Amino acid sequence: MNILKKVTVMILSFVLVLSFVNVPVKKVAASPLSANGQLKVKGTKIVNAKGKAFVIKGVSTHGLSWFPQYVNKKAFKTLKKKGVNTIRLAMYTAEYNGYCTGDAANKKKLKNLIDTGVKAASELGMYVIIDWHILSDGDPLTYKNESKKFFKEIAKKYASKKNVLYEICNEPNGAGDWSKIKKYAKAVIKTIRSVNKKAIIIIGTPTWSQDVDQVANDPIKGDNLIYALHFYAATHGQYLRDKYIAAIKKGLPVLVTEFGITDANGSGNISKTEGNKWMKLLNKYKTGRVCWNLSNRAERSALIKSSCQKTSGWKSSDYTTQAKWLWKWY
Ligand code: IDC
Repeated sequence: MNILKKVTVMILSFVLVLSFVNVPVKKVAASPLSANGQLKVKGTKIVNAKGKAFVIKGVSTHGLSWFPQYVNKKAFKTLKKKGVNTIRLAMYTAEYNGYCTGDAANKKKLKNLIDTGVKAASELGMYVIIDWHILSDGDPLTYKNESKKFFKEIAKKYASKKNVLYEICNEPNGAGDWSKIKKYAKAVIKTIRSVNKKAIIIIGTPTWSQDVDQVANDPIKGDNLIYALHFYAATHGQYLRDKYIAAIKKGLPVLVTEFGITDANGSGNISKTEGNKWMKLLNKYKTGRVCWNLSNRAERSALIKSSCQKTSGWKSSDYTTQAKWLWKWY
């Protein structure tokens, strides 16, 4: 090697060493979103951008009109520290200043709350589910046109976001049998897909989102569609787990967008034993789950004690029995 080459190599090595020394090592902790990116549906479960199973560990708000104060970044951050990676924004359509029963000002208020929630979740790198919370309006077709209008606007607004999922009918019941739900779902899916090609769409199932086994015989064609299963462990035991297993065995993608360890009415008894059985089973199939509900309502499914007025930064003594059980699993 001639001298010129030697000197060049030395200088280059020196520069290389310097650049390593000088690069400030910034430690940015990975968020659920930065680590997983755009979620997809593959087989019976949700996977991340690299195709690896991603298990949603979520918390659902109570109705946005009932408890708007919990839709704030500090609250979501407090939950994130507990292992929560997803927030579900439950927007009732009929009950209590529902989106379809309230006036135009109420609609605006609810959409602003959704925006606050989506922004907060995005800044924290969390996923967020926008839930069209039908309940007393058992048949999703009741407000089909309002739903299409809402989702067209919302799915377009958030089309560039990788962390937003759309749940198009919380719990069909009464007249909401699968043929009607399917008709509704196809129409709303088409609307969402006209403005948003990738986002995961969650579809409610008959009998308060329990009959996933029935749906498994006749699912809707299309990508990134997943079906809701809801359980309240003190009421729904092995018979519902059997329906879930049957659906999974038939290849249906399932996501638990609502659950609790209380009775189905959201209060009454608590069953940790049944809750534990459910969690073990969901883990086996890598099925995501979202717990009901983020509020301090005097009911046992609330995660915050009714005596606690804080809307974020909760301490262990601020949490209810269900919440304390939940954090162990998350
Ligand atoms: C319950 C709330 C309760 C409220 C009621 C309104 O916990 O405070 O008064 O709704 O009807 C569901 C529903 C969810 C219910 C929950 C508990 O999706 O809206 O919330 N539940 O009853 N399905 C099964 C249970």
